[in-house]
Amino acid sequence: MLLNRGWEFRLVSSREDILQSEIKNTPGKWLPATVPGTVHTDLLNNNLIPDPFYSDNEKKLDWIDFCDWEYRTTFNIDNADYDSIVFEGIDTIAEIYLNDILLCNTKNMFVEYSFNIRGKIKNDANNLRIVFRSAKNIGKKNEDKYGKLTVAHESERVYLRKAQYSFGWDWGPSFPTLGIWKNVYLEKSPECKISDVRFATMSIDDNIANLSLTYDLNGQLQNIDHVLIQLENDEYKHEEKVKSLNQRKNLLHIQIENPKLWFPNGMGEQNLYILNIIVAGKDNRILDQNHMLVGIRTIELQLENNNESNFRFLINGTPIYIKGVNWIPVDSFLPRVNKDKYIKLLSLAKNANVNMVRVWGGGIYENDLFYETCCRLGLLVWQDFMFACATYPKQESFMENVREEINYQVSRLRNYPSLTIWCGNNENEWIWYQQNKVSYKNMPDYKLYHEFIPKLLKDLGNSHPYWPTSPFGFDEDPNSFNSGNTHQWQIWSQWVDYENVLSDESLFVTEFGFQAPANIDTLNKVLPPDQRRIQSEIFEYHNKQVDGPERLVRFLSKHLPLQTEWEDYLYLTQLNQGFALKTCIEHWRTNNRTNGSIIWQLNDCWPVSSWSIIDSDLYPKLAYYFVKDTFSDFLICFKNDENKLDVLIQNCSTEDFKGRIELHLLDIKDCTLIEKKSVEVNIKCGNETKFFQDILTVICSESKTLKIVTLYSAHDEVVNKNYHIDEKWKHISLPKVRFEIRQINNNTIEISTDNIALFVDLYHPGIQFQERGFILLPNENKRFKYVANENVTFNRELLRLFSLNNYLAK
Ligand code: BMA
Repeated sequence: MLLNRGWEFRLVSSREDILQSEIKNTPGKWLPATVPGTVHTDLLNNNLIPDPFYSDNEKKLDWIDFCDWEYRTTFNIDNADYDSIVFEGIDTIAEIYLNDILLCNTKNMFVEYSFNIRGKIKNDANNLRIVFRSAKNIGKKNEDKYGKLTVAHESERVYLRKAQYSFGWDWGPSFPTLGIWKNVYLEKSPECKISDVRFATMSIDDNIANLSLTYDLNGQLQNIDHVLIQLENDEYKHEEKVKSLNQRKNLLHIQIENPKLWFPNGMGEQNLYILNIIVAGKDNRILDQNHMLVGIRTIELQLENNNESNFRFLINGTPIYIKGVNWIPVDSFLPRVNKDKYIKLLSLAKNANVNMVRVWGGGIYENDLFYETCCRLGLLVWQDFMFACATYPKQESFMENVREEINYQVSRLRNYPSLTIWCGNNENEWIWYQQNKVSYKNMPDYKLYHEFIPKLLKDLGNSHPYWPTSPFGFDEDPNSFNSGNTHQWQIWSQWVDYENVLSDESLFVTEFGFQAPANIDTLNKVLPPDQRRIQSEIFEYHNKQVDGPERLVRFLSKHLPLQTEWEDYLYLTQLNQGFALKTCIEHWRTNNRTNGSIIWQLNDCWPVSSWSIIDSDLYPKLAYYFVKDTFSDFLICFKNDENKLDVLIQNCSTEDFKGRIELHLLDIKDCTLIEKKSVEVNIKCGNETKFFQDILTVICSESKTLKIVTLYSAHDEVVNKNYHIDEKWKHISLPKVRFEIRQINNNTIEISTDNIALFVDLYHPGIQFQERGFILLPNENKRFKYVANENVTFNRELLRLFSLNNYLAK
C-alpha cells in the first residue's frame, strides 16, 4: 500500500533572523506537501518562495537550508495485514516516528529503509511523522567535531551521504534539499522471501553461454517444495526446477546454447531475457517470485596489450571504442524528474551514437528506470560510487554508513546488462595529488577506494571490473597518459584551447568538455528581459565556474568573429563548443591509441552556461549535432600527415559499406568552386580508407581552400559530412546567402540556399528543430522535423536563421 498521499509539512525550527518568507508570519502552520518531493518544491507549490531557478533567487533561498522541517500524514489499513514500512529514499538526516514511536534516525539518502511495524501499527488513524534536520547544520557540526578536509566546493558536504552536487557545483546551484524523495509504502513480507539475486555471464564459448545465478531465501524454508527458474524471451524458454534443499544461499549454473547476446548501441542488438525465480510451496502455492530483465554478455576491461599499457573495454570478446557522455542529476529537485525526461535524455544520447553513459560520482545512484532504459537502448553504464572532488572522512560510523550504501546499491544495480564498471570515486586521488604534491596513497580516505570497497565487492560476488577512481593509472600522477584513464581539463579549465588536443596521448578519456550557454528559450525563462545581454549580472550568474563567462569570450575570440549581440553571441559560443568537441573526438578516434572519449557532460540540472550538450529543457545545443556526426559509425575525418592531407573514412558499423564520396574544394578568397570530385567507395566493416590525397596535396599547395566532404549511401542519402580549413574562421570571408524555407507539413520544413552556407541554425520561439549546425551546399534541399510547444505554430515571420556567413560575408 502506497503511502504517498495526505502529507503536510511545517517549519520546526530556525533562527528567527534568517527567515525570508511569508512562513515567518505563520510559524508552525501545517501546509500541503507532495511525496515524493523536497522542501523547496513544497514551499514553491505553496507560493511561499519564488521560482528557485529564476534570476538570482538562489541567493535569497539559502535560509531554507538552515531550518529543520517536519512532515506528517495519517493512514488507515482497513484490516489489511502488513508487517513492514518501506522508505525508498529519505533525504537525508531525519527521525521517523510511527504513532509517536521512533523507528529510526536516517543518515543516508542512498539507501532504502525498511522497518518491522508489527505491534506498532493500528487499524486506523496511524500517524507517520518525519522530522528532517538541516543537512547544512549537521554537516557543519560534524566538520567542527572531526575537522575540515580538503574539499572542492562546500566542505561540510563530505560529512553527509547525500548528493554532493546539491551543495553547489561549477555548473549547478546550491539547493541542499531535504524531504521524502522516493516512495513510501507498507508491505507484507512473503512467507519465504527471495533476496540478493545475482545473475552473471561467466563466459561465452562456442556459442554456449555459461551463466551463474545466486539467490538467498529467507523465512519459512521448510514450506518450500521447489524453486522454478525460467529464462525467457519471445522465442525461447529455459526452465529448471530446483528441488528445495531448504537452504538459505543458493547457486545455480545455467548453460544456454546459441544465446542471443546483448550488445551496446552500434555493435549489435540489445537482446534481453526475463529471469523469473518462483518459489513454490508444498501445496503448489507461490510463496514468492522475482522477475528481472537480464542480458547475456561478457565485459572485460583490458589494461595491457602486447606488454604495453592499455585501457579498453571488450564486450562479448570484441574491443569497442567508447563514445560516451557524463550524466549528472537531471534537476536540482530530483523528484520532479519524470519518466519522460529520463527516456528523452537517454534516447537523445543514443541518437547521437553514444554507447556509454557515466553516472558521475557527485550525483546520485540513478533509479531503476534509468538503468532499464540504458539496457533497452544499448547504453553501457560506467557507475561511480557517490564520492567526488574531495577527501572523505574515515570515522567508523561513516564507514558503516558507506558499507550499507554500497551493499544496497551494488545488489540493486549489478544485474542490469548495461552495468559495465564500478568506479570508486570522481577525481579524489587526482585532486589530492595536485594539491599536496605527494602520492594519493597518503590521502586519509585511501583505504576506502583501494581496500574497503574492493573487499565489499568481493564479498558480494562481484563480476564487474572495478576502477578505484577516475582518473587513475599506475603512475605517480593519477592523470598520466602512460596508464589508465584521464580527464582532459587542460583544455578549457586550464585556459588551453581545444586545438592543443593533438598532443593528448590518453589511453581513455573519461572527461573532457567545453562550455556554451543554454538555448535562447531556456535562458529567456530565467533571465529578466533587461538581463538578456552577454555581460549582464544575471546571465553571468547562470554560469557557475570561476571565470566561466570570461573563458567563453576568450576561446570564442580565438576562432570566430566576436559578436556582442545576445542571440549572435549565443549562436557563436554554441558553435565554438561544437568545434571543440568535434576536434577532440576526431583526434582520439583516429590516433590509434585512445579507446574511448566520454564527454563532460550530457545534461544540466538548471538553466545555465555549462559543458552540457543538452540544456535543462532537454533541447540539444548546437554541439550535440557535431557530436552526433563525430560519433557516427561512418566517421569522416581530415588527417594531416607529414604535410599531406587525406580524407579518412572509418566504417565502424557492423556491415560493409558501399556508396559514394564527394569532395568540394572552394577557394577561400571568394568561395568559388575550384574542384568537385566524386568517387565510389567500398569499405568493409571495421576498416578505414583514405581518399583524395593527391588532389588535396596539389590543389591545396596552390591556393587556400575550404574542403567539404559528403558521404552518400548507395541510395544517395547523406550519411555524414565534414569540412576542413587551415585558416581561422574569423580570418576568412564567406559569401552572402539567401535561404529558402518551405513548410512541408505541420512538423516538417525544408531549407535550401543559393550558395554554400556554413553551420546553419534556426531559432523560432517555442520550437525545437531536429537538425542544427549543418552545412548546406547550393541546390541541396535539407528536410527535417521540428517539435512545437503546445499552442505554438510555425510562423515564418518569427523564424531567425543563423549561419557563419551572417558574420563573415564581405
Ligand atoms: C570535473 C568533474 C566535475 C566538474 C567538471 C567541470 O572535475 O568531475 O566535478 O563539474 O570537471 O569542471
